[in-house]
Amino acid sequence: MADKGDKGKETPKNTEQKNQVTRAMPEQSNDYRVVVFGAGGVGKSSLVLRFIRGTFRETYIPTIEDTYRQVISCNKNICTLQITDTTGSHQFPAMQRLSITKGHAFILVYSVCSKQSLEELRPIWQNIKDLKGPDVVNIPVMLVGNKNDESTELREVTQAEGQAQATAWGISFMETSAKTNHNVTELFQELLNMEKSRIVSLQLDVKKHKKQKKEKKVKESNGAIPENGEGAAGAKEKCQLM
Ligand SMILES: Nc1nc2c(ncn2[C@@H]2O[C@H](COP(=O)(O)OP(=O)(O)OP(=O)(O)O)[C@@H](O)[C@H]2O)c(=O)[nH]1
Ligand SMILES: [Mg+2]
Repeated sequence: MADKGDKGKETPKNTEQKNQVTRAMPEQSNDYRVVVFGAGGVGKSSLVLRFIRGTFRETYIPTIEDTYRQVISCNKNICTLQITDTTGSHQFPAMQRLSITKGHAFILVYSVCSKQSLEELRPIWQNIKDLKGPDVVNIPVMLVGNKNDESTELREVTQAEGQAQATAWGISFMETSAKTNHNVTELFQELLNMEKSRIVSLQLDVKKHKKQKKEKKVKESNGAIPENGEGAAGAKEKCQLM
């Protein structure tokens, strides 16, 4: 579900005092906001569309900025995974700062066929570190080498080089292909698994989810507390795609 009208609601007030590190930390809310950054044409939109809709298109349509929402269930609560697909070309610095400030997790995408696209992530990673301050170590960030389906002749960045860059930055790493659907769900799942302040994870176990739904129905028909009541599972919440 693309929600292109959402951007107007954001106000840049929080970025004005960017020297105060605490200001850059987003509030805890029912939304879990993931921001996808990377140079033009590396496959940001393709990864998001593959994940949200299961589709892939060969034609290249540059993005201005799109926000997608996916309803996920967090055991006893429904929450929203909000994915911001940013532009790869000439993003306004204020827009980038706002996305970073509001983001709970980040995906930094380059194309394995372009060393330049990996280099272009450097200033973005620096901005994330500057705005998040020391708390950046607790924020899920994944470096992603996309287009790993491409032939070895076209490759400019080896898997080892990508991994080495991620290690140097202290973040996680994965190679993906939006085209062949390699590691796409795993990317989002891993990212949520890395969240430390609230324990969220994507579970794509449809059978289990159906079983939970069935059990809920039985409980409710027995007069038990509905699912949005206080849970017995304790602090750990597992989230799952609905
Ligand atoms: N071979 C291959 N091509 C891909 C892959 N992902 C994307 N592409 C192609 O790369 C081109 C750019 O993809 P987009 O997803 O639009 O790139 P983007 O990063 O969103 O670009 P901007 O919106 O301009 O920043 C398109 O022609 C896609 O078909 C992939 O995994 N493998
Ligand atoms: Mg795009």
